[in-house]
Amino acid sequence: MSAATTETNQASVAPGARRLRELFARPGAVRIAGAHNPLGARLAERAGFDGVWSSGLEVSASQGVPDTDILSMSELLAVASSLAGAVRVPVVADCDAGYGNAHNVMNMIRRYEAAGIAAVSIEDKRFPKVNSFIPGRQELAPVGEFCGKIAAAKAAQRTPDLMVIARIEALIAGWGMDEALRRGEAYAQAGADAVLIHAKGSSPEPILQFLAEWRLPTPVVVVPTTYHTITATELAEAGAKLVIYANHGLRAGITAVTDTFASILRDDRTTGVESSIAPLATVFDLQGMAAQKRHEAEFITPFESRARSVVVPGAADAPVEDAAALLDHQTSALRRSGIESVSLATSADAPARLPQDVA
Ligand code: SPV
Ligand code: MG
Repeated sequence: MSAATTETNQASVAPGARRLRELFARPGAVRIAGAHNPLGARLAERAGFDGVWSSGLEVSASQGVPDTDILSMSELLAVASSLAGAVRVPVVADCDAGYGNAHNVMNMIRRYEAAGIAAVSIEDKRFPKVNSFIPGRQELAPVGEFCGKIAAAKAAQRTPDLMVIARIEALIAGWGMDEALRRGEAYAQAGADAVLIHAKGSSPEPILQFLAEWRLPTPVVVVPTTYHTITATELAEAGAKLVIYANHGLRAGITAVTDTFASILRDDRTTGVESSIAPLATVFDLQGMAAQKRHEAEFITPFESRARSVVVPGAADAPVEDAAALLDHQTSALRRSGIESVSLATSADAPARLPQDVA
């Protein structure tokens, strides 16, 4: 999508679905940003991110509920699908723990694939999961059970495009590096297209250690939310392929809206915030208003004016310039002849007929 134009048309299969594998094949980090609605997805795309992360945390927060498997698969799918329809870059969907067992995962895969999602991520937590940064209960699923979900996901997909990311929560749950590596290898062998190693410390060290010890060709995904000082370039040099900035749009929005609302109430007017909030023109642009104007000129105005410029048989002989007067003249003549209803032909060659009651 060009930066200047936002199309309103939504493709039935999102164009980004095929792009993710191409991006993975290139050198360097693939960087994607979290979103919870099409507007956020477009902001990520316009900023230059390679793709969009349909974040469970963002979506649940935007609905005012905790990120603990409260929302259903259908609710999260509806959002992921709306993101995929709004951008050309790939959408990677956070699918929590897969919404149940391997049966649920297979159904999930077919639905997300049909929605044009490029990749799904499922994590090796027990249902219901708890967001990885919430202290307390972080229960892991048995390795075998989760491998079954990965194998089921790969068996269920109908196109070669969809990627299945297996997310390892061993470091989050405090099970240690050996367990994280053991799980990652098992998931890769079960067919995962990539593994996501998640961590919640402020140091990137555990992630760098995982990357150093990762021996398989399966690409590794990272989420540098808490260990944010490391750059994506450094992560890529250490062996990571996909870097997810999972929730920064949501958090930026919360701060900006909170400050703006406080300022308006404090000043009793909006003057103080006008220079720091987006102008309405930007809102219209992000909505796709430019495309709608083009479509209006192409599909609405010409057809409406064609319908208005009616041709009444005999009009060419009448020395009347005003179409309304001509119509009046003709219909009066028809009425005098006892005809109460007349069909007006369009000026187009195609003989569209517009029935019009002149009685
Ligand atoms: C999400 O964005 O919902 C994630 C990433 O799963 S995190 O919140 O970092 O666990
Ligand atoms: Mg999540």
